[in-house]
Parts: sequence; C-alpha cells; structure tokens
Amino acid sequence: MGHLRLRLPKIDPTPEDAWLNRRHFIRQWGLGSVSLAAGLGAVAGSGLATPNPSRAADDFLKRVLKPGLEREPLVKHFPAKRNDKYPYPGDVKESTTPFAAGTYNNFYEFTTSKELVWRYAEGFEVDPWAIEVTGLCNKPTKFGIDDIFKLFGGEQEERTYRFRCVEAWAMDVPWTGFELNKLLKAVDPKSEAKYVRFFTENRPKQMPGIARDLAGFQQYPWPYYEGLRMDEAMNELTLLCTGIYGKPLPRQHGAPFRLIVPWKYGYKSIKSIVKIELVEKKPTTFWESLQPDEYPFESNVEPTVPHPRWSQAIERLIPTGAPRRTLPYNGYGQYVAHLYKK
Ligand SMILES: Nc1nc2c(c(=O)[nH]1)N[C@H]1C(S)=C(S)[C@@H](COP(=O)(O)O)O[C@H]1N2
Ligand SMILES: [Mo]
Repeated sequence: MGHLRLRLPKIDPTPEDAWLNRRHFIRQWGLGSVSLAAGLGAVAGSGLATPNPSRAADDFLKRVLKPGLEREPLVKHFPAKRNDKYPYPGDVKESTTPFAAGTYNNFYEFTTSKELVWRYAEGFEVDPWAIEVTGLCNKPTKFGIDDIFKLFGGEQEERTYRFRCVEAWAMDVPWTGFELNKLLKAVDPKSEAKYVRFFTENRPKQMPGIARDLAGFQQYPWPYYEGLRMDEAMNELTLLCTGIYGKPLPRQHGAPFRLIVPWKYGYKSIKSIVKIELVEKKPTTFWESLQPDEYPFESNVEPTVPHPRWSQAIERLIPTGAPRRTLPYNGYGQYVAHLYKK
C-alpha cells in the first residue's frame, strides 16, 4: 500500500507463523519451500528436539492471540451470542479462516511486515482506553472501556464476515462487536452530520512504525484516519468490533476497539480507535491523502474495477492462498447496494 510499492501477494517466509501449515501455504502461493519444524523451534525456543511440538504450537498460539482486554468484568461479555443472519457469502465452502489471521496483519503503526505485527504490538497498552465521540452531535461523550461495555456489552454479537483487503487477500473470521449505529445514536447526531471520521491512537513510544517515520523513513500523515458517509456508518453491517474468535481483540487486530465495514476494502476498517468525529463535509482519509487514485474515499469491493496496479477479480484466502472470485460489495450487496443507487 501507499508509497511503498506493493508486491502482490507479499508473503515473507518467516518463522513466526510456522505453526500454520506453512509448507502448504508457501506452495500455494508459489514461494518455494520452508522448514516447518525449524520455524516452530525458533518461535517456541526449543528447536528441532521439541518433545511435544503440538504443545509448543499451542503455547505459541496463546501468545499470538493474547487478548488486549483481560480484566473482569469485561471478559464476561465474551463469547457473545452468535448472529447467523449474515453468513459469509459466496461460492466457496470454507470453514472459518483458522487462527492464521493473527499472524498476517496490516497495522502500519507497528510495522509494514504483516507476519511481525503481532510481535511489534505486544507491548501496546490498551487499558485504560477511551473513545471520544465529538463534532456535530448534541451529546458529545468520551466513552471509557467500562462505559462501552456497560452501555453496549449486552448488544454484542458474534458475526462471521468475509473480510477483503485491497491487496487481494481475504479471510473469513468471527468478529465480536456491536452495531456502530448504537454508539452514534447515543451522542444524538445533528441533522448536519453527513460524514463520520475515525482516528487511531498515535503513540510513537509504543508504535515503532510511527517512531520510524518520525525519524524520516516515510512521510505518512499519522495518526491513521478514515471516514464513512453517515448512512454507511449507520448501516446494520458496520460493527464497532471488540473481539475475534470469541475473545477480546488481540492487539494486532486493533484492540481494544476497531471498525469492521465488510463491503469495503480492509483499510476502511480502522483499528484502535480513539476518536470519532461527526462532520458536515466529506473528509479525506489517510490512504486517500497519499494516493487518491488507488484508495478513494468510497472503496467498495468491486471485482470489475481493478486497482491501478492489479486486478481485483480474484482474491486469495489466508492461510492457504486458495483463490475465489471477488464478489461485488464483497457479497453484501443485498444490505448495501441501495446506498449507491445513482
Ligand atoms: N490504524 C490502522 N488501521 C488499519 C490498518 C492500519 O495500518 N492502521 N490497516 C488496514 C488494512 S489495510 C487492513 S487489510 C485491515 C487488516 O485487519 P486485520 O489485521 O485485523 O486483518 O486493517 C485496516 N486497519
Ligand atoms: Mo488492507
């Protein structure tokens, strides 16, 4: 993405996700072979002589997927009740993406190496935390973690959505969260509020990607910021997401609170949100400000509109790399196509 030229798909063979069936993954993506056992040993610190590799893999998984929020009584809100009204659409019968998603992340505040985000984010403090909701509303409010769970914890659901990155990889994961419209209604938006802006935390001391850019590596306009139209933000599909796989979000997935907008490319689903602002005029976004022709404000998933540098017709599932057809609106047209009728 962005100024860095993006190679597609960008998979660096690193030991960190060796607990996956890495060889299969690598073969599928045409990147040669790598030793699974050596990789696992490097991670678990026990080398090839690991007496019980499955236990090592298990411990590794626990470390990788460590929830950001762990204290009582918040954790009692997990797992949330399942909502199967929105099963992931499409023509392929995969099960949910196995935990692979936690070692393949985009979160540029930490690093541009997808396989390493989870590790760079391990020291990121997510409790205490607050989301300030401000701008064109009658009741601007700063919601702390406890406020959010007290007000909306009971409204949490688990939904498995298809998730599609603009880089043409995709996953199916069960998110936990509640509809963003509930939070927005709580601040009583004014009628002039036509757009919603979102901002990620900006904490260079704990975000090495930002620190590196402050030292002159890239001219990214931190903090990361995104935007939606008001009607997109109010749509039933749009989640303020608090968890994945039935537990609070791990840091690499955007703990403690991130957006999920399943019919748009992944960069719209902004992570670790600290501020939401209701505005009248169409705002710009982080990626749009860098490359408007590649990452426009709307950015709905659309197979017939290629990215300037690659086709969007096919996507590849992590972790296998299995191809499948991209669907218009990522398969969610019945819920959102009406928003875009001209
Ligand atoms: N703050 C912030 N949010 C972000 C990003 C980011 O770099 N910073 N990357 C985006 C992109 S490009 C994608 S594909 C998704 C990835 O979410 P995941 O790591 O939970 O799969 O997060 C999005 N949200
Ligand atoms: Mo993405």
